[in-house]
Amino acid sequence: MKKKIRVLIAKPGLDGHDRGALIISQALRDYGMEVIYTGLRQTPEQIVASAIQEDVDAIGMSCLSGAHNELFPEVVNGLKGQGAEEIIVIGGGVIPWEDIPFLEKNGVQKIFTPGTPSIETAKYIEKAVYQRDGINLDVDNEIVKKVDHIGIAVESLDESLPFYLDTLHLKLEGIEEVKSESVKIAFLNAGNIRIELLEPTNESSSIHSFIQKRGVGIHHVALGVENIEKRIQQLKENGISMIHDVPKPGAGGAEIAFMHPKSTQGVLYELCDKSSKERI
Ligand code: B12
Repeated sequence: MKKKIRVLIAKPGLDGHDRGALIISQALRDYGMEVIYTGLRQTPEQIVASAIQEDVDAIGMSCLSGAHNELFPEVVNGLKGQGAEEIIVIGGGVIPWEDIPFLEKNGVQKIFTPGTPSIETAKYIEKAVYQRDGINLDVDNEIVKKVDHIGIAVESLDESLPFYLDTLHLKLEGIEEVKSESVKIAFLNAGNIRIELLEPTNESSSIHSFIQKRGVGIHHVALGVENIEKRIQQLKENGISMIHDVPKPGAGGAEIAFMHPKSTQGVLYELCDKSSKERI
């Protein structure tokens, strides 16, 4: 049976911005967690005391006043002082990016900023609590395992390969033609990731159109994933528009799908799943 996770949503500080705290409280309840909301204007001492009294798994603090760098670590230290450091502490609100490393170094496990889908906060807490308790639950939300390769559009493999092989001394792993995409690909081993040189074999190739519009150069970044159908689904649920809703065969026996650059800050990202091949 799944453990019922208990979370204290706390609103430290003197400001009255409670919408984020209320929204997160409701989202965690909808996900099936027990949520206790402290209400506004709680001191770090009050938050620590409530967390221990309510025997919660995690504290989620919401702060939009700018006082997060003082208030969040005070709660972490208060928990330590009471021997309750197993309680997971996370935070959210209007928190500048540059403050996040400081907070994470000071015991706040994760910060969620405006725009984070609430479901992601729930999944994060669930995973953190189960990991802490050593419970092996299949909470398989991780999308990117690694950068698998970088795709580079070239006019001609013959002209480009000497630079990669003779000047950069990369190792050529193989050359493959993917007829369905009208492209010829050279795979180069560059340590932990690969470089793929993509040469169009005719004018119907999307690589040909890319070179016409933008010239030769970086075409896409491929993210290594497992369980590609599930990743596509996850991304779509988070508002990402996919060029391919269903995976298609790619080079080297991989299953691939591209995300639309309009929803990925202008970068063409490929999901690349080689796990079924590796299992054979
Ligand atoms: C709405 C608002 C108000 C409303 C608050 C209504 C209410 N009951 O909440 C009112 C009009 C009352 C208000 C007043 C003030 N405000 Co105001 N307000 C905002 C505004 C425009 C939006 C905040 C909001 O509700 N967003 C929607 C919610 C849902 O988003 P959120 O809280 O960020 O939550 C999301 C994430 O951050 C995260 N999250 C949040 N908390 C948590 C917690 C956990 C555990 C997790 C996992 C995730 C999480 O998940 C949520 C969903 O994605 C922001 C600007 C902004 N763009 O954020 C300014 C802002 C917060 N306000 C600001 C200020 C200065 C004030 C005033 C001091 C202005 C004044 N001089 O009077 C007063 C203070 C009044 C008081 N008594 O506290 C500043 C704060 C500056 C700072 N941090 O240094 C901001 C940033 C505006 C700005 N750019 O200057 N405000």
